[in-house]
Amino acid sequence: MTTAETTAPTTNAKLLSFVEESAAMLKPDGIYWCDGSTEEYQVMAKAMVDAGTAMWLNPDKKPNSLFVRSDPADVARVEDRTYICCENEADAGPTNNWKAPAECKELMKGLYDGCMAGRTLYVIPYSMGPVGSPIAKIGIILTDSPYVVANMHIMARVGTAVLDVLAGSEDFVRGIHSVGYPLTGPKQSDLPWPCDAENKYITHYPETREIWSYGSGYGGNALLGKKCHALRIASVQARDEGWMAEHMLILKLTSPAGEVKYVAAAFPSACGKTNLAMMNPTVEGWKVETIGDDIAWMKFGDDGRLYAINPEAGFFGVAPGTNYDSNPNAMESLKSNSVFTNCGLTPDGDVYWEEMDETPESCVDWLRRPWTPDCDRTASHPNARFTAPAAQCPVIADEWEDPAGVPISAILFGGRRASTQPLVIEATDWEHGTFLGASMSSEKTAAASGGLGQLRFDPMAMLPFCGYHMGDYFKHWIELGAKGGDKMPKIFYVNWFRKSPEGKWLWPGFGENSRVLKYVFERCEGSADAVESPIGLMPAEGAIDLSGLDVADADWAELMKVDKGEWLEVTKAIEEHFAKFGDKLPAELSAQLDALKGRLS
Ligand code: GTP
Ligand code: SPV
Ligand code: MN
Repeated sequence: MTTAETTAPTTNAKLLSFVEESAAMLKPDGIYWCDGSTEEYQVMAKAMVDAGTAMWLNPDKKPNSLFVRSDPADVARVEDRTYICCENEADAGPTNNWKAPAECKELMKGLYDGCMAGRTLYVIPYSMGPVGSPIAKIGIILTDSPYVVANMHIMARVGTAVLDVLAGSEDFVRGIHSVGYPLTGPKQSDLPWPCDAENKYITHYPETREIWSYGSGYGGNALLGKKCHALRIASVQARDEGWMAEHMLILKLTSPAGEVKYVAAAFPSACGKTNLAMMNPTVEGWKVETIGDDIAWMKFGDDGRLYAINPEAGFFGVAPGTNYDSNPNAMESLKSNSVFTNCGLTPDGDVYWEEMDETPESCVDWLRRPWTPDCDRTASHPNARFTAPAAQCPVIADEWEDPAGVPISAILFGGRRASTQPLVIEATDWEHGTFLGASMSSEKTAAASGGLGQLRFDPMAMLPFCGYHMGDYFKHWIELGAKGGDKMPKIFYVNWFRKSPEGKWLWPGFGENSRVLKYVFERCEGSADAVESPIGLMPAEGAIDLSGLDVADADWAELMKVDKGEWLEVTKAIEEHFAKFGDKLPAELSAQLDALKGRLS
């Protein structure tokens, strides 16, 4: 199938030559310029249904919603195939894969040559941030995947309105994406999920604001507006221009007295951002509303405070574990107009995933095999995802699209740590907070392929997403702190995932995390007490509201325990981690490490 060719709805010279030159290399059957309309969404859906990529779910269960299963070899981000291609290798730093831009482009051109044969090239103009707002950034994705077009419709603002704002400007990110499965030669007929699993490349050229992706159709590998643009490219722009592009949720917290504070939180992939961003607090009278669930762009306002916007328009959320108990607002958000990828399919044409409210007697699993609750495997892939419009979230904040952003009072860091890390600690100041973020570690999740459960350092949850040298990124944090002074947000470090020696969760998490949010709010306001510990400020006895919560005293003690011996081991690991950054490690951070060692001995 090819979608009817359309003529370019723009006279932008840079854009026209980008499309022309790329098409000469990609050799599609036709070029289609996306207008962003609902009719267009239906055309993409039909293309996917006709190709066997997708099917419509039962409209009585999930109206206007698509069910998609990927190739089993294309189910998550591929960090080992992700490259930052800046001119100097040193600028990519020790945490990124690097290739020289010219050399990498040669390699990519070899793969791209004729790779869209038999397919349509879709041109997607998109805006990260509300169209026309001064903080928004425009990008153009060229893709051969109707799945990418449909998902981009939900995740970003897409179409002709973006071209109107772009007009003749040269300021846009140029993205190319191909699934890498030309319909020529031996591959004459299409597959339900075409990809080139053995040859995936997700490559970034921060200096020329380009993204070239090949071989994968899944998530952050393919929806280039998200991680590739809004984090890897934007983090470089942010460094150059004095702002921050971060892997953070943004939430609005309202106290029973009606006072509002905004909190941002950086947790690694599949570590609880979506859940925290839209939780229903269990603490009486407190309210949480959502601004964003994955990415925050933060800039100084005229008043010297940091203001955050959510550049996205949808949620690309982890499906397994999502239910009316853990995250009712996500369940409400995905009731219609959504895309479900790698979930189970129930006999009545609805989706199923692990820990959903009701378990069906049978279903078809994400690998198209019959599944029953007693069979020894999961119905959904652990990184199965829903794509849902943010506007459908019942607790989306009124100001979620405010171009001015929202002033951030607190930043939370946190990861998945079965041991060592207490429920919550607080930094004594911005530099200490930067140290907490820089030395953050977490057990690997299914959001990226490989190494599940492995503990690794993931500074500020940006390890896979920082588009330049991580040492320079730390320096950027330190410099912004010096600029913002006492107007900078307070910094906390949380851990919802601590376990008992027997392996049971010590903290109920989800809505109960509101108890920690309340404490954070009260610390910002100055009405809750904290006490010093070697690793940071800890809540004073009674400062966290545990009323009505069934946590045994022994479990609470374990949850808050700071074991000096364990922490001395941690300092050795941090020392090794910091050593990777060589002379790019800001002196402030080595001083923080020395001070921590001093407090522990
Ligand atoms: P990305 O979209 O990959 O960036 O992930 P995320 O940070 O938004 O993670 P998400 O909120 O989707 O949570 C991922 C997994 O962690 C889900 O399976 C959740 O059920 C689980 N989870 C989230 N919050 C909690 C919590 O407070 N406690 C526990 N035990 N699990 C949680
Ligand atoms: C993540 O892995 O942090 C995600 C999912 O949010 S993806 O868009 O695939 O990167
Ligand atoms: Mn994420």
